[in-house]
Amino acid sequence: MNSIWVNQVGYLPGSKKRAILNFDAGEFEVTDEDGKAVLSGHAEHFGTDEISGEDVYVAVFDELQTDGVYRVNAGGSSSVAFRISAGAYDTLMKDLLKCFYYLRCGDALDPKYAGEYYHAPCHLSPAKVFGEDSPEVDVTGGWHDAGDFGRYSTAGAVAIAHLLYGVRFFADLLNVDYDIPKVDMERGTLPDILAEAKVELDFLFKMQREDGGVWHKVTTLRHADFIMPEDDHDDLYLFPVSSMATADIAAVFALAYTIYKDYDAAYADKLLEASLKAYTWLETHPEPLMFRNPPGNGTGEYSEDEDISNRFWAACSLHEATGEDKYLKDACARYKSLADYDAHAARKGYQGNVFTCMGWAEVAGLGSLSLILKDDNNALTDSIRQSFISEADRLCANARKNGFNLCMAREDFIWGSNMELLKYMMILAIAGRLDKTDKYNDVILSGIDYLLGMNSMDTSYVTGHGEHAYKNPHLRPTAVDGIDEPWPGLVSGGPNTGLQDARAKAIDPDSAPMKCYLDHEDCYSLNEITIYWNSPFVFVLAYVLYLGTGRGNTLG
Ligand code: G3I
Ligand code: 9MR
Ligand code: ZN
Repeated sequence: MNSIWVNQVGYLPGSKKRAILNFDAGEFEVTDEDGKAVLSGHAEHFGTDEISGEDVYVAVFDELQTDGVYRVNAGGSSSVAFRISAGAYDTLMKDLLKCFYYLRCGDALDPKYAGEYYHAPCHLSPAKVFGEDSPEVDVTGGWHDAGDFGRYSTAGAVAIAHLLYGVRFFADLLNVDYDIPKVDMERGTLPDILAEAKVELDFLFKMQREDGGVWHKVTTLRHADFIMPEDDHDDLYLFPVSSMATADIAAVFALAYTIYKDYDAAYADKLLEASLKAYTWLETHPEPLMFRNPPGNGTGEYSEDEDISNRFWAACSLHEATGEDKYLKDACARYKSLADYDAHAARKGYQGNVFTCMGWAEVAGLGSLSLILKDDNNALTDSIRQSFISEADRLCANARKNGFNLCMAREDFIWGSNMELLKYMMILAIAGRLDKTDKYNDVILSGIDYLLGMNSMDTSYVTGHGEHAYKNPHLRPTAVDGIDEPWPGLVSGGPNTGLQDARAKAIDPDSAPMKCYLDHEDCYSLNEITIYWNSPFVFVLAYVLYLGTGRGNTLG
């Protein structure tokens, strides 16, 4: 089929604008809402690339900068309609953020803000400590992780981190109002993004044991059926403390301290105290305490290969928060161990440089963000800065290998590939800031184009954004709430060559990576949503809107 793929939401006036064609049309035309041609050009042949498997042609229409709604037309085919406007992504930002509100667990939703997506209070019963005969614990609150109702400490910490580092790097995020309940603190009302992050922080306080260790997760024994959260009455269990969870909490609380101290001294102190308590636990437990699901437990595992990156993040974050040399010394030691581990690791769970990884497992890159914010003049920070620049250059080289200008390679199309991309876009954003250059912006924006429809699935991977936005996320409430459309702003996991669920196995395993996708609610390995797939998009979009070239702002 002849297709023309565009960013279905739209383009910023000053940005590079591409449409990708999978046929040789020669000339193309951009028409406005009245069907009037406003620009024409020649679509250049790129060739066939490994990730899309298509022989593609690239139509560039950069000169078109006038606000409006347009289509790209060629050879008798037309793209969907899209906008060109400085405000093209404003609603997207609000919707990405509001998802965290809809995912709240406990009794924190209000029909006034949740509207038809309101769900009744859920998961309010106290949790048993798995394998122990100890008193039950109140761990209500926080966000559901994803399509399931689990709440996982490491995943939660990383999602908050993307949001809060976003705030640290791009303070304009504090001005995004998106209709959630206001929270008053000692020195005034919290900006919405901080009010939302506080929901998860408050939950994570409860995940910390008296001795400072942090339970890895709280879930039922098995995933619930497709039911509303309030109908899930299975017993909740707290699963064993892990050193990853404890380190991530030490790190994210120290980060949160640096932000919330401007709003409420007592709350900030509480954050720092909990962070230090977790850090002390780590010091008294120098051996990794890894996590594996115990027999009989089938909810998310979030297992990791090592805990060094987590301990590195904790040390960097506490160094940035307190300025104490002790933590810098620890960070240096962890840096060395992780570099060492990395050089010898048999299984490498990520592509590229480990000190730029900002996922739910490999978190050293988050530690790096703390060092970059601290901006010290030392060998460690210099080396970290260099890692971001060289990683950004590797990513740009990737982008040149396909017609979509996409910084991904075949190996990146794993479960949650859209997050692999978003993490890469975060790296490019940081590299751009460090080098005070806008040379990475085009690849960042192409990532946004890809996520919003410029891909060979002709699909926007954000609900409610784009004419062909996916509609059937693997998300329990959406599957059973009787409402036609899911709420807007949910980022899909995206194509995954692993095809790791029963329904996905119907896809031809030889399909090109970009095509290993199906918009079906059964497909948890292709089409689930998670808090940490939305959070990096907030970070990246903040870069684009507040520091990128889109609004004429300067890089700083
Ligand atoms: O690290 C390997 C890499 O070495 C290998 O080349 C590549 C190709 O197979 O796979 C990489 O591992 C992947 C791993 O994620 C690391 O990203 C696995 O294949 C993949 O199966 C694994 O997927 C994770 C999935 O849980 C299954 O464990 C997802 O990242 C993770 O987001 C997802 O998390 C679930 C929670 O458990 C429960 N809640 C929903 C959530 C989202 O689906
Ligand atoms: O809904 C679950 C999803 O959140 C997880 O990512 C996925 C993998 O752990 O598991 C899903 O639950 C399925 C379960 O593992 C097996 N039975 C069917 C469940 C729903 O499709
Ligand atoms: Zn709940």
